[in-house]
Amino acid sequence: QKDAQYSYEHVFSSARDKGVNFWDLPGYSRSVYAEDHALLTPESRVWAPNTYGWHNSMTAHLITPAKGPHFTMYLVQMKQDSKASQLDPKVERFVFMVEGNVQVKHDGKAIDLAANDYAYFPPGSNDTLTSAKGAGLCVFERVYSKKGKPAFQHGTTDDRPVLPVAPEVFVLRKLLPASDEFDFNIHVMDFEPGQYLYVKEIHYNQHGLLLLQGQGIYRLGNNWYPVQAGDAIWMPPFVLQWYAALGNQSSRYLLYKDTNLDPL
Ligand code: UGY
Ligand code: MN
Repeated sequence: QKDAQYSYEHVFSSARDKGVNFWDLPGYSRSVYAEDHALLTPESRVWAPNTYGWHNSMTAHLITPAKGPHFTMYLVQMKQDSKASQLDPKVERFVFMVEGNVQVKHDGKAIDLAANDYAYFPPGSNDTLTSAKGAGLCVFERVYSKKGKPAFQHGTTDDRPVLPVAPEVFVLRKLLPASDEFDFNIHVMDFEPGQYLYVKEIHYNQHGLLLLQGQGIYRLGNNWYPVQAGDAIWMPPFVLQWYAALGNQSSRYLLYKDTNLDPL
């Protein structure tokens, strides 16, 4: 599958313009924040200006340690001439490009990122991230929990190898190396309409998910949620999770998963 097949137009500008949701109905939201999972839909996002670490940008935090997770997941709308500030030296940051353009300066080298590209900044990174014309990003951060020295990474989703998943049928790419110094990975998972997870998963790992394209049903515990592009999900350890892709477009989601850690 090629990235060109995917368009993420519903992530930041919702389906509102197409008249296919209940966005404007007073008091109505599909969002749910339960003890053991959350569904976060676009009408519940609260945008804050210039939050910690971002200049001339708006951020909407979807998942933070306030509810138990060990990571943050948030959306950033970078405006013209915006930038990310220096990372706390204990924190690692992963940036996935949903739309627009940014420039990363790594070791004096300029790297341009556009939709489907990503960058990983290890703890202690001095690299900069700026946007001249604006961009929409999905960001994951956590306090680095290992003793290793993970290196800066960047690339484009489509260039990552497709990994074996049988008996599953989705297309899986991992955006970070599977090596031991990384304490999380970001998976990109593609499903054709009608495809679904074979394993009704229960595991110790934590997830933050952003549905980039498509529609389907997400099962979380004993709840079955209709979901569409732009929706985000928090899955803490051991919540039962299952997805079926529906509709007439393939589904693609971005998934944070902690990895390479002794669960004990
Ligand atoms: O790798 C995973 O845990 C992934 N298959 N989970 C998910 O899609 N909810
Ligand atoms: Mn899982």
